[in-house]
Amino acid sequence: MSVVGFDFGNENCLVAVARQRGIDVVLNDESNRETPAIVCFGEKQRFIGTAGAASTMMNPKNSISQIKRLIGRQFSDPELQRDIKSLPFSVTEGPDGYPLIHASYLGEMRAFTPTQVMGMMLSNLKGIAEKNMNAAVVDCCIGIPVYFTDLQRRAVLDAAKIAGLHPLRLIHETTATALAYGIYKTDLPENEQLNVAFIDIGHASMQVCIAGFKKGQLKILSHAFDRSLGGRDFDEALFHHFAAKFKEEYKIDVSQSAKACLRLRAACEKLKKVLSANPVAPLNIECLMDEKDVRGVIKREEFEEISIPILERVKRPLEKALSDAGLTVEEVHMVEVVGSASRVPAMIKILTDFFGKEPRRTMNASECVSRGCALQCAILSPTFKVREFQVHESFPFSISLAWKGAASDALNGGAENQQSTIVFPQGNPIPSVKALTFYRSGTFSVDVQYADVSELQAPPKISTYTIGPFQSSKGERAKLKVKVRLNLHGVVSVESATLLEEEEVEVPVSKEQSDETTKMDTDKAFAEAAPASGDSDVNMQDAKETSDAAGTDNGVPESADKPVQMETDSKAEAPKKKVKKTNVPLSELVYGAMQSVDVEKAVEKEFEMALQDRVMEETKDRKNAVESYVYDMRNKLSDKYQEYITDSEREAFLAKLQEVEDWLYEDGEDETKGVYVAKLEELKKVGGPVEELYKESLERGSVIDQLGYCI
Ligand code: ATP
Ligand code: K
Ligand code: MG
Repeated sequence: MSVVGFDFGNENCLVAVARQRGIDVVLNDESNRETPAIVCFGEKQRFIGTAGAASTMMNPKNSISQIKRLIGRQFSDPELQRDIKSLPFSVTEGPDGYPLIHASYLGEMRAFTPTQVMGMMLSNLKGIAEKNMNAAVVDCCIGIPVYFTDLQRRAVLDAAKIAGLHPLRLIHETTATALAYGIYKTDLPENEQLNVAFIDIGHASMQVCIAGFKKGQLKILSHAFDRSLGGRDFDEALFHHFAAKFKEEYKIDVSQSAKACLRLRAACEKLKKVLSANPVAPLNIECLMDEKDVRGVIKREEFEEISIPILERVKRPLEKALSDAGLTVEEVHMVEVVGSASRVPAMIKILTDFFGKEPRRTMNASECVSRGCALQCAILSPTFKVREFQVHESFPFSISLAWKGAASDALNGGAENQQSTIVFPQGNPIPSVKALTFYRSGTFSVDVQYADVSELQAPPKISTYTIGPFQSSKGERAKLKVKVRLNLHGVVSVESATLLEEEEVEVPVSKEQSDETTKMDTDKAFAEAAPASGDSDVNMQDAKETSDAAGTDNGVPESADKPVQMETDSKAEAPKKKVKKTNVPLSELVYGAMQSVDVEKAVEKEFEMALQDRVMEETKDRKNAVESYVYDMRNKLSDKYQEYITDSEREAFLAKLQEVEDWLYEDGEDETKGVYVAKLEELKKVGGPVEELYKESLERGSVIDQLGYCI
């Protein structure tokens, strides 16, 4: 079983693995800890991660980045519309209203969903982990922004599935950071609570969480965020600044050239980083456009001035986090900043002013999310022993259930008799299960929706569940218990519906019965404690569930077609009533989510593409092998192999090598793996015997040496 954590960033991804001695962030093929979140589609294969980033400048239209911004969002989402304006690749609206990404792959235009592209990235990250651990990786934890909607969370789960991963948990990035911070802290107080604010400023967004720590546990007190405030906004401000400048000074309009835009943006990002450590920074780009070289320079103060609109927005999430946590700034004992965009000095200034204390950088700003994810995975994994540490997570949104009133109410309320109740209020612990009791005479449906979409920019409706058919034996309105689950990933679903039929049973009054009566009363109390607003057909209670902590649940409702169960309501020997429980069928419709058949198809497609990549990599490998054989043999023939081959044979072999080299650059440039393998064999047939002779002589030589030494 693998214990792996993935930080899937807008810009950079990190992979951390748990080993007996601790958590390690692992290196990718290029020996980097950070892997760019880029998939570049090519004529023959895909280039993912670092290789993808290297291809971006050459092939911008087919280099897909910022996948995290696109996933699980409607095409009409204004934020998505703004985002795609600065992307060099084509994004259009798909028939379902969600974005489609277009790229030329294997010589033809292909469309991919953001979920598919994320699957490609995750599959690459999985490969990095596998190479490092030398074992298959399936179980993992993946970090997600706290502001991810239900649909976005489901999309990440689908992407993971496409990549062949099984996330034990999607964990909020800031919570992962808090976990990575707290679990190693040996001085946590037993009784009082240590309150720490974590601020993550990433490439595209800012997240804040305030966590309360005690010995052996952390409790998330609040989450806040700005979904569109991150490092790239500074790049953008610099970009506009210099684009305007160059228009004036050099009479070039970079907006007219995708390549020039890309190059100027990249240069601005570099410039921003230089400004984090220096008071002034230059910007020089050769041949940016119209064969013109451009030069510029900017001071940090000037940079901060053009960044005011960005910096002004930093305070709002801080204020919200504080007020939702119910704390004053004095009660926040420490402030920790992470995320690479937190290196901008003006950011730190604002944080310092706000909290009245200097933020710290206890953790590695780029690695902490992946480390926290690996830790969470280790905690959830049965194969790993981790120091006892509990994570009490808090859900960032309010989720309500909505339904139409029962038929009899409809007489009064008519068709608009729409009712709703909040099932999981903002701040609800994750995971959690609630049970609602409905009184209904026939099939009905309930909607799961956001109680407040003002901060979300998502359609309010998440899903609709149709519950039924069922038959009440008494012919009147039946009592149904509907269970709603907020699972470990923060995904909400209606999990089951049960028809409850009470059957009176005559029983003698006995001592054991007093307990039982209490229980019935509780039940009754619920039935009577219906909300006053006319929806007396529904009650809600926390479901006492042991499976809550199981952790591996992915929130898929269990199949509802179990046989009818007979169950008594209690373990008491003489029950007064029996309750017959029958599972009621349930059908689920999640708006915008991938159908499971489509996920299966995507898994197959990914498999094909990965195979193609592998074949191409192997082909390149075999081609390189031919090339290096040519060079190596040529050198050796005029050096150590010289005496083991006749002059005429050497001349012929050298000519043959030259011929193969020419072939590699001409007809043989683009051959299949088998052709290169055969070509190498052909050369080895000539070179092999020479090599043998040489080796034999070496062995003879070494025997003589040894003898000489003995004497
Ligand atoms: P997100 O958290 O939004 O998903 P991410 O995790 O990929 O994105 P990070 O890797 O934390 O983001 O941060 C990347 C951002 O940090 C980029 O915008 C990058 O330009 C910026 N950045 C990196 N180093 C510096 C620096 N020295 N000074 C200023 N900004 C920097
Ligand atoms: K990251
Ligand atoms: Mg990040």
